[in-house]
This record gives sequence, C-alpha cells and structure tokens, in this order.
Amino acid sequence: MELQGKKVLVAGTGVSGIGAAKLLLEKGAEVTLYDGNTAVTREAILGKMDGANVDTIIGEMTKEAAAGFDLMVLSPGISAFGPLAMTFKEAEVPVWGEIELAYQAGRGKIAAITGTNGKTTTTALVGDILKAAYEKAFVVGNIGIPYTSVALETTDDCAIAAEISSFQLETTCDFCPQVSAVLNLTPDHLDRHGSMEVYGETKLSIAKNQKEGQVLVLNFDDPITRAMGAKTPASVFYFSRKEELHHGAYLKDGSFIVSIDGEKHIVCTLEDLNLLGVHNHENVLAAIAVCWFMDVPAETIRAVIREFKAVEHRMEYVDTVNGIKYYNDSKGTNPDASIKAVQAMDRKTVLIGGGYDKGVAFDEWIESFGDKITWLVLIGQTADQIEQTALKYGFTNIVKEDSFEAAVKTAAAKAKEGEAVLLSPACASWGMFPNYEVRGRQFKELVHALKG
Ligand code: UMA
Repeated sequence: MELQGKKVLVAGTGVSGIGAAKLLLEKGAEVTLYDGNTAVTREAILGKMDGANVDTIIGEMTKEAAAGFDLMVLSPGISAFGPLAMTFKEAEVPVWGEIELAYQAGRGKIAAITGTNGKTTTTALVGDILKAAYEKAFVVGNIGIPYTSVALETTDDCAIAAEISSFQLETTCDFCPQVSAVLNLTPDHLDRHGSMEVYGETKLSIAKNQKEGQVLVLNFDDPITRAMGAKTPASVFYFSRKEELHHGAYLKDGSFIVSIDGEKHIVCTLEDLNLLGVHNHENVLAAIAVCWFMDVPAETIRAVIREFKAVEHRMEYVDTVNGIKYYNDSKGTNPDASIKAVQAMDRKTVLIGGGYDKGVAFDEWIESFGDKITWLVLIGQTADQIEQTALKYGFTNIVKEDSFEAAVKTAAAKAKEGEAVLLSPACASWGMFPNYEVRGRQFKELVHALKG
C-alpha cells in the first residue's frame, strides 16, 4: 500500500504505536494517534513524538470516526478481535499490526522467532550471530525494539532478527520471513486467544506466507510444534534435544549438530555455552538452525555462542546478600517459563510469584517445586488462586504480600544462608507494573537496597 497521503489511525501510544506513527509520518501519511486509556493526555502523546504535530483521539472511538481512515495500525496489546479493531474491520478499513507496517516499509532478510518461551534469548542470540555475519543486522520486535523504528534503515543485503509474539501475529498480512521458528507451545495468553488451539494457530501463522525453500524451524520434542510440520507449505527443519535427526539440528553426546539429509556438521559443544538450564540447549539448537538457513558459517555461529551470556530478566544473577543468592527471572511470565527457572536452580530457593491473571492453571508449576522451593511469596491478582492450588498439593509455606517491596523483604527473611531467592512469577506483571522489565529492574533495586 502506498502510504503517502493516507489517513492512518495508530491505536495504542506505547513503544509500538509511537514507532509506527513515526514511520508513517516519514512515509508522508496523515497520522492520528489513539489511546483507549483516558488517563493518557494529548500532551503526553505529543511528548513522545519528537515535536511532530499529530492528531490524537483519547477514550471512545466511534464508528463514524473509524470510517474516515484508510488504514488502522494496531498495537499488540489491543486484540485484533476486540471491539476497537472490529469497528474498523466492519468499516472495511484494513487493520495491520506494527510488524506488518514495518515489513511493508522495510527490506532485508528476516529471521522471525516465536514460541511461548525462549523467544527473547533465541532472538538475542540469533541477532548477535547475524551481526557477526552480516555487514548490517537488526534485532527487533517483542524483545522491546519496535520493528518500525529501524525499518527505514533496512537494505536488501541486511539481516533482521525479529521476536514475534502471538499478539503481533494476529495482525500480519503479507509478512514473510526467510526463516521462521516456533520454539514450543505451552499455556499462555489464554485470556486473549481463548483456547490453546487458537493460540497455536496464531503462532503457526508466522509461516503462513512462506513457500517451499523458505524454512520453518520447529521443536521436534514438543508434540504441538512437531505436529505443525504437517500444516505448512514451508520447508520444515526440526531441532531436538533428545533425538538424533536425519535432517535437523540436535544435541548428542555434548555436541550441537546440524544434519542436512544425513550430512553431519558439529557446530559447537556444551562447553561452549554460558547459559544455565536444559531449556537453553533448545534455544541454542533453534538459533543454530535459524542461522544455518540465514547462510551463516558454522564457525561464526560457534564464535558468537561462546561469547553469549543470559539476557536481562532471564535467570539473571543479581547479587549475593548475607550469603543468599538473588536471581531475576521477571521474564518468567507463564508457568512453563517459571518451571524451567525452578529446574535450573541448584540450591534451596525462596520463590516470589504471582501477578496478572491470564487464565492459566498453576498445578504443574507447584508440582515442579519438589523440595527445592522452601517458601512461596505471592503478590498480585493471582495470589489467592496460586495459594489454593499450592494447598491442594500440600505446599503450605506461603506468604501473601500487598506490595512488591514487602515481598522481596519477606523472601530475604525466609531464605537461609547458602540458599537463593528467585523472582520468577509465572504471571505477567500487568496490574502492578507496566511491563516485566520494570518489575525486574525494581527487583534488582530492592535486592541492592537489602545490602543497605
Ligand atoms: N491500549 C489501549 N487499549 C487497550 C490496550 C492498550 O488503548 O485495550 C493502549 C495503552 O493505554 C497504551 C498502549 O496501548 O498506551 C500500549 O500498547 P501495547 O500494550 O501494545 O504496548 P507497547 O508499549 O506498544 O509494547 C508492545 C508489546 N506489548 C504487548 O504486547 C502487550 C511489547 O511486548 C513489545 O516489546 C513492544 O510492543 C515492541 O514490539 C511486551 C509483552 O509483554 C514485552 N509482550 C507479551 C509477551 O512477551 O508475553 C506478548
């Protein structure tokens, strides 16, 4: 779509909406920024727009107003099937997400990564590898950097590592990566998608425009992602931590191997890794597979893996205070992610959990505690639900706190010397914090304050 002169409504004035609005202005579109939150002010929106004078609508959006636009660009936090988007769809105004807009405006070879867990680590690793292999490479998407903020700098010979969430996939149209990946699928965001089936279909739509020769990397060990292989026109390349594959990437006897129709290439070994937990073996396998098909030589992949460290808020070591080690896993925003964090702990641990209610169950999370988790300190909307689930399994060492600060202090008091405190809430941060990054940063500040 030619954007010059088009009237575009950008819904949401967070990083995604602001990135989209700036790109649209550069492309000569007439931009109106909309936010449904009545606490947001026009001044605050304009303050994020570097002096550009755009129209704003705050609060209610009427059918009549919607019909006056040529395009709507929706932020991922707003459902593509909610009343706002439906108003535009009914008025036959195309609805794109920020990813689609960036794709339409940008160039270059895209490696797009989705999945319930591991996306950020895998995308960050893929991004580092692409930066080492290509003259120009970008890391964008759900990782926190809007794709639109770099789209106009992309060129035909550049590479892009994009972390794509299921929210963002609801609003792609022509988006077509050269290589895509679905890392795994476990319950998350069911309040938004309604069912695991819809959530899975949304994830698989990352490959919906790919053709044979363009590659979809899938986890062979996860039954749901394994089954996706039969439902795509893309060329499928599996990875497995458990099984040797004739055509795929796998881990065997400590070596990460790419096998192309039986021709084996050892890319690196377990000794090359600086990442905790077996789930990271899967992330590394996925990154190797993605980069292989982004035409990166094995020696470059290995050199970058050797240097790669855990990303912020993902099993991030914070400090040791009074002989207690503190870990920030604020990115553990669903039970499966938090289970992996619990499994990666090598000592008795006090766990801080709870937060926004996404409609998922906590049974498996509680069951994963074994005798490793000594106390559970709960915060947020899900605290009561988690407590009830824990009691059902006989786990009674529970404290509920009203504030995050009190939760960190209680966890510090419950942990003994030689033990650990882990923030891995199994819930999104919303309701108490704007996002998981703020929650993680506050945790680190509170830990440093304990040192006093
Ligand atoms: N808003 C409305 N109506 C609504 C909901 C929100 O008007 O019904 C407005 C809010 O008032 C606010 C704006 O929309 O002004 C926020 O937009 P947003 O929620 O889309 O957030 P952004 O700041 O634009 O950040 C988004 C992603 N957020 C979400 O998907 C919720 C960020 O992912 C992403 O990093 C960023 O774009 C850049 O691409 C965060 C996330 O939590 C990290 N992702 C989920 C996850 O990882 O599980 C999917």
